[in-house]
Amino acid sequence: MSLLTRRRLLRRAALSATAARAVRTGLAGAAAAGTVASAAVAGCDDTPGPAPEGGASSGALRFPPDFGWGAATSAYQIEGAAKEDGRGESVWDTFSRTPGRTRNGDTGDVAADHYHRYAEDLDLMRDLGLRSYRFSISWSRIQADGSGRPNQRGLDFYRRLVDGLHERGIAPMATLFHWDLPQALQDAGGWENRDTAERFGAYADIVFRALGDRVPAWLTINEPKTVVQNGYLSGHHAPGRQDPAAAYLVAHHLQLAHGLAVRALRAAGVEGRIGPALNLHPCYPADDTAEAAAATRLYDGYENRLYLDSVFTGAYPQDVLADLGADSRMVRGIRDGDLAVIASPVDLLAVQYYTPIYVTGQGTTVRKWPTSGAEWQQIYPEGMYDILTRVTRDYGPIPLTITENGLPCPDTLAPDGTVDDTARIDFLRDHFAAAHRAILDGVPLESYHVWSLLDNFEWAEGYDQRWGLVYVDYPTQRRVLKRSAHWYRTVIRNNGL
Ligand code: GCO
Repeated sequence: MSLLTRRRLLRRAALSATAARAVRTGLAGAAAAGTVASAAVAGCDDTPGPAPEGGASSGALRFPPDFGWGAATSAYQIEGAAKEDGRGESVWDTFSRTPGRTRNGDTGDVAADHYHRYAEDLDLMRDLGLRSYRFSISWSRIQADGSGRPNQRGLDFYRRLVDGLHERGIAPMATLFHWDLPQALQDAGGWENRDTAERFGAYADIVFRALGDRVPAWLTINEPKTVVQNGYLSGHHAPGRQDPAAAYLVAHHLQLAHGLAVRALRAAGVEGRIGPALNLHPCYPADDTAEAAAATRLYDGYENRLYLDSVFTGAYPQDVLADLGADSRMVRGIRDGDLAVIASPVDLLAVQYYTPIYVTGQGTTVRKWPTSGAEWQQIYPEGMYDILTRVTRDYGPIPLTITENGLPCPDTLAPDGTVDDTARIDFLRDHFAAAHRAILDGVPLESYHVWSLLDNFEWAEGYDQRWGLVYVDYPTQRRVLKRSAHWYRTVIRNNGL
């Protein structure tokens, strides 16, 4: 268990008071031990890049025909309308309303008010030329308490949304769970309780039967690893626990829930494709010692193989299981047949790439690259290439979609009504180019969803970090296309850079 207690890379850790507490209690050892090789924050500087329109139209990098240029959001981060139309409470309502949990005490009560402004947002997507839109469905809008009869008004909202996407020629990609577990299920044990996975399968069945005729692509659980690491190790995400033993039992139940949803789709006879949405981190040794190589291997197990091997090979990685120990709650919680459920054949894999990880021989992490406005994010486009090619090499030619990639910038609305986020353009250009190179090298990448369509509620960071292509002026809820949005429209129109 030694590495288990010191190896954590805790995303967003250094920026959150709760995480700072975790660092003090030793749970965030990796984050605490991280050293900054370069102090520059290059991702969000104001250095002007090439003119965006010109930069996008050189025609140098063409993507495959019908490439799914898109953008992504999630329910709690944009919808607001927290108490409307029969929506129940989720763990994020509880967490964000608890003093001290989020920056400035921000909550998703109003967020980007997308629940009321979805038609305007759909028009924005059409204006950008998006071909695909990835969003998530709020479980507690569909089942206020996480079980029982569905709430028709909740289903109707998503029906209007997907119909509106089709009317505008945009393919919907729906995530079933993006962290907003109904509070009633949390009260019954949350993801520590195996029954939550069964509840998730039942919820998925409701959604498939209601929307399955209109949604061609489904994602099951968004970033199970983040629930594990941020929700149950550092505690700076809902439900705010710091319990390593519980964390990996949660990892197992989240994956079981994934598999049950895949089976529910097939059982419902719905045509759509389905797969997991995993945030993958390419892990590199921080130096060329044998110790760093070994530590990196195990780190990779916790960051990547724990969630990939299970789905694609039907087995958890042995080194991770050994590190957890046979008496761990996770290992004891695995029942006969679970891995077969988790490994139910999927149609696609959604990859979310933000940052690489560099691991020392002691199992701590160091930074090698400049960070963005999010302290945990090192800007390294090559990592995108590495993770995409690695997944294809190790798990076969499964169709891939990038469902998140982006960065936060200190965007401001200028008096002339523009938002000049040149750094976002530079970032996306470099990452698009890395993805393009992966495609040339045989990676079956079908689509790319920038995180995010809109500025939104960035979890523990509240509204402090702006990740959108579209600026949201929260007091008025006015939307303003940032310079990057105009640039992205040209990329889409040209199908490349
Ligand atoms: C995640 C989530 C998003 C975040 C984004 C930026 O990957 O953490 O899916 O909800 O907002 O990643 O941190």
